[in-house]
Amino acid sequence: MARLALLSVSNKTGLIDLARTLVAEFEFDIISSGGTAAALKAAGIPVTKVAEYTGSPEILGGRVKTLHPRIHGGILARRDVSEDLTDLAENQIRPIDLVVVNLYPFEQTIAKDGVTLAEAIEQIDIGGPAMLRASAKNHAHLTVLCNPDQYNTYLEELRQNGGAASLEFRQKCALETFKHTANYDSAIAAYLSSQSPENSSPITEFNVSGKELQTLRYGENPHQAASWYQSGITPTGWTTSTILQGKELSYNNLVDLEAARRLIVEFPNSPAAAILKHTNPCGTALGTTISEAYQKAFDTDSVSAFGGIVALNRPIDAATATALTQTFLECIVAPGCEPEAEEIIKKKAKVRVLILPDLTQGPPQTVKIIAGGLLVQDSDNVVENTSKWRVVTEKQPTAPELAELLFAWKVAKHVKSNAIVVTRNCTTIGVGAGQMNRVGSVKLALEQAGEQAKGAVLASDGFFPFDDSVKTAAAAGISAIVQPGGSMRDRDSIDCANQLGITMVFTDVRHFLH
Ligand code: 93A
Repeated sequence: MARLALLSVSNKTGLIDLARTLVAEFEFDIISSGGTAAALKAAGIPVTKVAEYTGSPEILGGRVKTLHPRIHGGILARRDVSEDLTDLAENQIRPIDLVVVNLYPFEQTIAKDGVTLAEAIEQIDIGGPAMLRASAKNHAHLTVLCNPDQYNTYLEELRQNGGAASLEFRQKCALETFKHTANYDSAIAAYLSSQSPENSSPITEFNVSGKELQTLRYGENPHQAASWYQSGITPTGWTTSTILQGKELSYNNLVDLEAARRLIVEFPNSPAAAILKHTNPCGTALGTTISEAYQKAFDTDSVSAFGGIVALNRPIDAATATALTQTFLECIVAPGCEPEAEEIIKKKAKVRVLILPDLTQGPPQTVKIIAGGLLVQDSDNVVENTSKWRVVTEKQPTAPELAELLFAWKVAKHVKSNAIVVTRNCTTIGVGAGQMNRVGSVKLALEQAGEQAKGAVLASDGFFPFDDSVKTAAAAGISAIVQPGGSMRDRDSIDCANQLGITMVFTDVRHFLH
């Protein structure tokens, strides 16, 4: 007897060609649910409706179409267990050799504007996943396809193997299927959770929809395997970026790009550029134009900028493009790129250029994984507000000094702790990052700033436990300091600043970044 294929697909792409080949080349009989059967009939392909085969009509407006023992018995029967075969015979059930299902488009439905909960719920496929899971479970005896992309590979497999799919092929399809149904259910869970705020835990955002966007060449190091997954149901953030050119993105590129994005969005009101290395900014600057901002950010530490990641908060213009091509860079991200600039950057074909129109779209939470657990916290999204700062010294900051302090403070927020940032003219001139003692970071930043430290300002992401940092800063000529305050020895630092004629401001907010 001919083999039996069950076709029940929402997305009818490739259906007709598949069915025609199954019938003409491999002599399958086909059974199908209502819509699929209608499409096949219209194309002149012989098909029996599931309802005719089972003797049970589709009911409840299609909610029950294929949920029937003649279907699930035909899928789940073990062809090497005699009791199973007896059951099939006694119930006039034909074993099914191929199941092709693709599910109701739940994700596409909820992505539409104004979709109601009732509409979304109606798009939760029940019969489809039941058939897929049953077929995948019984892959020792049949093949399951859940995606039109698999149709041609399947037909090729039959051709290569004398008309039957190999066990290896069926195993692969089963794995694909379980991944697919798992993603489908996690999208439903995430959506329902997003509908009732009181139920939603912070982890919701990280219900990785499981969609692998890209297998990365490797992770932080070549011996670490890595992948890029989409978080949440709908594509947001980097998933929506356009890659204009360049080599394949690496794990480290993406980590640095995200750090650069977070930093650059601190400055919505003026053109800003940041150059990062290993998630720390080696140059950040504001300018009247984006090319001026980039040049300032580059010039402040052109040595470290080599191989850097550049983020710009304005579209790349020709002047900036020309400057960008003067050095070796790993990646550039900007909200746009003018056509002329695109032509200029093309000359550096390897540099990765990403266009992210909305740089501000960041995750509400961050996650770290530890043995046996996940640590989830809100992102550090504090909007800096100088009106809440407290001047703790006799000397008051001037208006330009306050603006400079705010710039330094915003950069410090994005430098690994212990973070010290020295700036002048809204340009970083010294950055001390990731040191185990704060005064160590102060020394590094000031050494880098050199003579320029005279009259510059200094920001610290955490409080000063002793007055040594203030002394060191004053000795280098720093005029004003911004820091959170809150140390038991704040008084020592304040007294020291007063003695040495430095202005000091407390933010009462700290910005550790580990
Ligand atoms: O509403 S359902 O969950 N109930 C079912 O019994 C059922 N069987 C198949 N949805 C069901 N399906 C789905 O219908 C399939 O997963 C596929 O997405 C779609 C195909 O329907 P039609 O052939 O009528 O276009």
